[in-house]
Amino acid sequence: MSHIRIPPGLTELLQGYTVEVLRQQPPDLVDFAVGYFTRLREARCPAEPPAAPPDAGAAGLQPEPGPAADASAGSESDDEDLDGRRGRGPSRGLLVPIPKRFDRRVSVCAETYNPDEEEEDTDPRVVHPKTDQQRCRLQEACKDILLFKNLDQEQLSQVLDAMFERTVKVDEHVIDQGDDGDNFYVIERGTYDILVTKDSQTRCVGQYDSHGSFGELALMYNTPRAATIVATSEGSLWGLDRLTFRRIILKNNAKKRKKFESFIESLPLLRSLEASERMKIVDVIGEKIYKDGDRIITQGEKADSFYIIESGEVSILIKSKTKANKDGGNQEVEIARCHKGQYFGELALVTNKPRAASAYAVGDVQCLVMDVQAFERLLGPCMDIMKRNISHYEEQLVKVFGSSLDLVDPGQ
Ligand code: 1OR
Ligand code: 1OR
Repeated sequence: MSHIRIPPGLTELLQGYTVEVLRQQPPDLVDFAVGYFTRLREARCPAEPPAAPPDAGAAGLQPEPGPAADASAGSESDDEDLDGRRGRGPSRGLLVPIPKRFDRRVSVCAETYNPDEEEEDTDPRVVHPKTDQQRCRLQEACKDILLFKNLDQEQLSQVLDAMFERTVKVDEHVIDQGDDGDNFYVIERGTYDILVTKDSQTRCVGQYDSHGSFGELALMYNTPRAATIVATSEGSLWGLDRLTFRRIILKNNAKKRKKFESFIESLPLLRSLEASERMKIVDVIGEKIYKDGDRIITQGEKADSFYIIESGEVSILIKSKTKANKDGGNQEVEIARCHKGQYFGELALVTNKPRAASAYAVGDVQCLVMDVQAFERLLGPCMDIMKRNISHYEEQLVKVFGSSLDLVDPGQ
């Protein structure tokens, strides 16, 4: 029986075509195919011969010069590719040309993007084809990523299309401080140390544990990497290339700045910050929406976010063992209400302890949410105000319960 060999790149080529068909729903598939594949050929690197050699792989479809051509875009594991390229995960995938705009090419080094310009989006899209299973895992990993919260459906789908999987081994450096930024990363699993070297001294300033994201700063501000990120377990990440990140996230950040600027300017907590520092907060916050009765924070849980109320009301409840509460501490008692412009969820981040109370939405609530790393990085100058308020909690508590309080153990 003769053996049928599938030429390298065929699967990715057809998947790329299929994705575009599904996205654009053209009336005539053959006409669309002619246009699609013609554009693909035209978008190819001019130096490349017209017909890719039999073993050229999917890289033959990738017109952009870049740090890492991913010949197996969408494969389950990128281990082999990564071993030789620390901190340089595959970043290109298939560049799918967009109709009417196929004659323009961008370089991965292009840094002229101005998010304020409302120009037509003319850049080729990066698409890393994925299996259904990969797509499910990716969606799960991205569902709480704050930087993605304000994207519209189309932007989010372009981001997810462009993301690629990267597995890492213990001690692998995903990012090295001082390097140029290549990718933004979302954590699917694994633990990672954040190391910062200053005056020849390296300190571990934080960790990521199984969720969150990193690597946005160098891409947002065109700065060298501000920290080193090292895997402390085996792990899996989803990368997003610099160009797609800047094209979509930066554009969206410009909108966020317009939308939240006056609200952020009005917050008493942030008054001690420079205007530019307040805008950096806007760049990394995400907006979350809650319905009446939703639990936003759970007492006793590990903390990873800080909240500012944009609209609505939040009730803070505590389970306590006090003389006034003799049932073993299982009943929740309201201890505070927070309103528009107020913040909550700072206590556990400041004290590095589990959440001291639970927080529930009262009616519809919108919050601006910041992750713990951004909280520590950006809210240092506001720490005095927060600590002063924290010192009032114990006083208030005595008033509320008429005695001092043992917080219920985490998990109880
Ligand atoms: P990046 O592109 O600069 C390193 O690459 C990434 O580490 C950075 O983006 C952030 O996503 C992430 N200071 C700077 N970068 C940090 C920090 C951080 N934490 C995480 N990253 N600080 C630690 C706060 C817990 C401040 C240290 C002084
Ligand atoms: P967190 O990270 O511990 C629960 O998550 C949040 O509720 C907490 O941060 C505060 O932001 C908020 N005591 C403790 N936490 C309070 C209190 C409070 N009020 C609001 N939070 N007390 C109420 C004082 C009016 C004292 C009673 C314990």
